[in-house]
Amino acid sequence: MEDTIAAISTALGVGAISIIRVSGNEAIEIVNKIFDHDLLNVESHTIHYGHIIENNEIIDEVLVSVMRSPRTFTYEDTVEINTHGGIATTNKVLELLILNGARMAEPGEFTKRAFLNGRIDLVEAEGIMNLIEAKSDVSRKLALKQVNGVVSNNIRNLREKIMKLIANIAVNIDYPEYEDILEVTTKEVEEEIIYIESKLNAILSQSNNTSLVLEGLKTVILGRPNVGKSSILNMLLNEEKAIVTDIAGTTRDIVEGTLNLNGVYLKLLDTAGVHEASDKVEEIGINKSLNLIKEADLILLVLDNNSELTDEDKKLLDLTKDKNRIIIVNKIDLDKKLDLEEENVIYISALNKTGLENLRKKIVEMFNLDSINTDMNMFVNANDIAKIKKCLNIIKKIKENIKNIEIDMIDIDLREINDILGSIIGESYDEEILDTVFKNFCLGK
Ligand SMILES: Nc1nc2c(ncn2[C@@H]2O[C@H](COP(=O)(O)OP(=O)(O)OP(=O)(O)O)[C@@H](O)[C@H]2O)c(=O)[nH]1
Ligand SMILES: [Mg+2]
Repeated sequence: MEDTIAAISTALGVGAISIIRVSGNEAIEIVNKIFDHDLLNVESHTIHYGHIIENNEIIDEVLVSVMRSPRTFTYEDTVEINTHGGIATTNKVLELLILNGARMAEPGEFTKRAFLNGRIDLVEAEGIMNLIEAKSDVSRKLALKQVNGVVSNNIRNLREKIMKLIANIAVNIDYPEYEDILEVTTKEVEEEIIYIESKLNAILSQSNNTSLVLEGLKTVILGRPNVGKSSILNMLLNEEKAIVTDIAGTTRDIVEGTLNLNGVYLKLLDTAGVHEASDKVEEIGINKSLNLIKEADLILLVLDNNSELTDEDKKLLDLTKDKNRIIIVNKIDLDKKLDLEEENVIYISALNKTGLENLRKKIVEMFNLDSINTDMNMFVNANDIAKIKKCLNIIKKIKENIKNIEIDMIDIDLREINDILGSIIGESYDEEILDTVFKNFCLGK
């Protein structure tokens, strides 16, 4: 990493100050070229008042922080320039830095350097991104935990156990003649394996919840026209967000709202009623509704209590049967004409605002939202969840065969588990994985 990188670390726009961050071997030298005071001989971790200068012209009055390696986020020499906010000034200073030898940083490159220089591990790096993107208080706390290495430490502890086991087995295989070496019995191995399995299962069960917490629960309100989808959205949001009329086909495009349920953020999507479209605009809207079925974490399928089940209803019931789904029978203030044999049904009247509590309870119950406990939670991304599942499969295989196979066969499996867990925290990694992790970062982080 020879080159020195620079980027604007604050959000671009009008604000009181912007921070431009510069990191690399030449960070101090480059900033020194455009600053009107000497920075080459200042002490580390000091702040300096002065001006950014181009051809004797003052560009801005700034504060410059100089932080020398290794006590910095990237472990490299780092300079931060606090300029006056505003796009023109900030861009001008960045431009001068680049003219003087810095390179524009890629998204996430500062964090990537922190990782490559050994300051943080991969889980912590992802935690930083999650922290930036946290939308609710629960997700903020969880991300902070990730940044602080709680998740990594748990995985590291498990790896230590596995490595001990591998070492013990190796000694047994290599020195069978030494009597004073404790023989590793199948029973001991089995006990350890069961322990590791239970820990991985615990990580897994908590991870499923928490990835929902982080990303929010994509909740699609679906149904044929006029059943009251938009009324339900408005009721949940306690706001007249979507237009409600008695005309079928009122909602033509997706209407979005967010709801905070037990600290978990629900992204609600009200959709166009699904039926045989009568014009092109409607058709596009309906296709959007149907496409959302695939992406949804939760579907609220709305039926009308005051009408018999139609073919359209049946089609939607079928399309959503394998999804996380709650069926809402709306308009219970009107006569019951609907005959339904389904589970997970909630009865409400959006008009009278009754049944709302039951709906909330049902969602909380369905996703275990009340058991989300930031004190004990782990979380890993979908890719990591898949890796943990893979480890659990290997463990299952070991448990099935342990009585019938030689102990050195287990050794191979244990090494595989160890490698997989290592890849989660980035102790063994490849460039491709790194790129996918860091490309989601914003610029300047
Ligand atoms: N009686 C009664 N009427 C309701 C209830 N909920 C909604 N309505 C009425 O049903 C009609 C349609 O409501 P909307 O919320 O616009 O229905 P929608 O499903 O969004 O309809 P589209 O956008 O056309 O797909 C309106 O006249 C509402 O006032 C209810 O619980 N009881
Ligand atoms: Mg509507």
